[in-house]
Amino acid sequence: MLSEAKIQDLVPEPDAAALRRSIEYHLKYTTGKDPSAATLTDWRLAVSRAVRDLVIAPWFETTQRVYTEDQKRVYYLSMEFLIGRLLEDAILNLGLDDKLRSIVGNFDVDYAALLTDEPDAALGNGGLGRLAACFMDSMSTVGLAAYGYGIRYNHGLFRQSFENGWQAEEAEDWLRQTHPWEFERPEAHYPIGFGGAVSVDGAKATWTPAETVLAVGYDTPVPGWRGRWSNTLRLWSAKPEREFDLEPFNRGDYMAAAAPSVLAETISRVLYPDDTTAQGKELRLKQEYFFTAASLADIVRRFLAHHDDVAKLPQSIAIQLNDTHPAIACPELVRLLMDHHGQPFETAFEIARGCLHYTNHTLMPEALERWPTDLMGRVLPRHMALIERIDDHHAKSVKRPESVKILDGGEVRMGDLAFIGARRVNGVSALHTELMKQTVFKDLHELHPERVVNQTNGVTPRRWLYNCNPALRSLLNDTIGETWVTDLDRLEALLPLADDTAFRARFAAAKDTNKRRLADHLKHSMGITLDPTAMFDIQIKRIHEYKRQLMNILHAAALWNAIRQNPEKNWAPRIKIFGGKAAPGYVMAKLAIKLINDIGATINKDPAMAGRLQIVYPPNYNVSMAELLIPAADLSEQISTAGMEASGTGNMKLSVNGALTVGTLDGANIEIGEAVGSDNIFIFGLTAAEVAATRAAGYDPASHIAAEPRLAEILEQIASGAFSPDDPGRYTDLVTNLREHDWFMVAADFSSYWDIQSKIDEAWHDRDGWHRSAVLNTARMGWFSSDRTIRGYARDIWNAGTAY
Ligand code: TH1
Repeated sequence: MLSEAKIQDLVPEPDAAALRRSIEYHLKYTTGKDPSAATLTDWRLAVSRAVRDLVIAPWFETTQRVYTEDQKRVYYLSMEFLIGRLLEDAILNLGLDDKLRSIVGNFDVDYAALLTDEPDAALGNGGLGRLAACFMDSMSTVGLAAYGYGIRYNHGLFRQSFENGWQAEEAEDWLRQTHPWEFERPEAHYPIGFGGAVSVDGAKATWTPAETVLAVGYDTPVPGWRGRWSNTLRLWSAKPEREFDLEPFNRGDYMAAAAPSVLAETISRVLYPDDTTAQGKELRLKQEYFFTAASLADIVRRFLAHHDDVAKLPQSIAIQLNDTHPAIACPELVRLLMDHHGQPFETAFEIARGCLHYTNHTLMPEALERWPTDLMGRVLPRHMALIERIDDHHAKSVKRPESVKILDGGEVRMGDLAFIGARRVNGVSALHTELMKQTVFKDLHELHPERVVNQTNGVTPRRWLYNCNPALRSLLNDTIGETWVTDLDRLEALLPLADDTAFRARFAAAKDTNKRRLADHLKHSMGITLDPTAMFDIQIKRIHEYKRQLMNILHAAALWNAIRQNPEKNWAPRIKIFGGKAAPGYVMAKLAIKLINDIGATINKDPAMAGRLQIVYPPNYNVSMAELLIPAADLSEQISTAGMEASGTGNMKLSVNGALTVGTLDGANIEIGEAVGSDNIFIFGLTAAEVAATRAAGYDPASHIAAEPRLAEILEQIASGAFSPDDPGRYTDLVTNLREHDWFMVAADFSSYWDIQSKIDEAWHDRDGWHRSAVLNTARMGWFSSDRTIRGYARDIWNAGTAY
């Protein structure tokens, strides 16, 4: 076993001269540029290469160590990895910030500009994809032998702009430039089949696919803190088996000649931009099977390279399915074990189930994947037959076979398949896991009571505190040392300092620095002016009805009315900042964006609002923008309809950076409230149980609106076109829907939201008390580190060890 000391030796601590030479070398020999001709991007690529070189030794060392010790390997399968920029993250992990700042400066290159020149790798939609990225960081930092597997999309999440206040989408193009972090692995390629037919000869089935594409792996090393351990993120790209058909080319039919390549490459071309809604599109199913099959082939190959008995797979590996997107893993692994390794069905199924674990991230019916059996049968005929067999086998083995069925009404229910094929199933917050047991998986949970466990989400403190908040980072390091970076519970050492006036002032100064940094950025990017002494009230997340950005903007409109009626009142100056994208096909969400921009424009041009209320909605919210917004927030809006946000992770990032939360008792907000204490969080609204009971009793939004004149007034204004004089009828349907249906219970929660916002205004006037609460938020949020989450998975689900 490699000793700790030896691993540490491998973490290179290059002197500045060597680092400088390495950058010069890469500029010249990798990028092919002379310093006098180099662009900012050339310099960035050279610096990235020089930094990447430094993680190679620990990467090899980790791989070697895992191999020689035959450590259990964890495989995290996810359709999405929302990793964002990598250069600054790597620099800070390796502790090279000061050195590089000065070296790059000496080349007469702007260091900050060089870092932000990197495009965001936006290979995910929102929380689910970002969670996968945080987990990769934590698995390396705690020293767990892990691989992430996903898709190397050519186009990540679309770029958002506003045209006249409406969302417009444009293709994202992160691979137009060289991606300097990855290594192509042409030797790690697997043929992936689709369609065709299955022939059965006795017990033996043979699947002959109609089309085949190649999955080619691209590896990115993922260094943990101080580079002491480094895992691999392997993303699959689809390539044709043959690039090109010579016969049509010779005939002069150039389009037909290139056809195989076009067809294959479609599979990894673009990320589906739908967060928490299942589309049921054939290409999506192909994407899911493509990356799952390639990953399993790779996993089994690696296992067989030094084991010979597939029955021992569950001792050596653990596979985590990030939602149902890779749920085809169960029949695929059964297929490999039966058709390629000669195992009988029951054995194959038990081996597969011993390896597989499934995380559920949402209970919303529109998010639960179901595939029509005819589509599944056409695209994956062998799998369709195996799914039927798994369903049958499960039904026979349980007491109430009629109550649970993977196949239902001509559809394959992927949640049930994932549950039945998994050794453990987990929810992502305490409430969500309880609701899982009571609702979608009620029957299955009763049949398999040991299967469901909870692992509340977490966020990596490296990116989401240390890296994004240099002002608070230095205050923390000065005050309590640096151990919190890998042991976030150490933040508790701040507790006594919440009552220390001098410390509170320094904490407030750090917040002020971050607010000014954001204000500067928005000045440059949008040409708007923000008063950094106002309250920064921030809601950043995907635009979705259940997240209720609508309630937030209705509150803004109600405030506008109230301030105009009573301008002399001591209003807390507020800047409401929104950030987020709507799925391109989600009409209501896109209308909400337009409404935010319409109401925002009205408020922002009213001179009576100057210094009192402002609405800001910067376009194209992404990971990099989150890194600017989160440290600058005073107030964090977490206002989903209770029972609908499975966990939330932005809520954790904002609170640990010292924002106070206004939130419902939903998802992880509940656990955040327990951690920070009820005096340091603003909770309002119906509980999940009350929402369910209200719906069951027949909810009537009209009575709530009648009882709340503020809400009635703004709904009338919106309906009459006060915010849309160019098109007075624009919001007729939206308002009718709120008055008559209001599935997300905006009307039911509005009064309680208004009241808590008034309390927040009061709390803001006692600025010292506010900062005390902010310090207590940071001090008590240590539990929400994804290091804690990963240790929980390793202990309760994977049965795998960690080196640190
Ligand atoms: C999100 C959940 O909405 C959020 O509450 C949670 O914090 C996060 O996952 C991480 O656990 C989800 N994102 C998606 C995306 C798709 C499908 C389902 C979900 S649930 C595409």
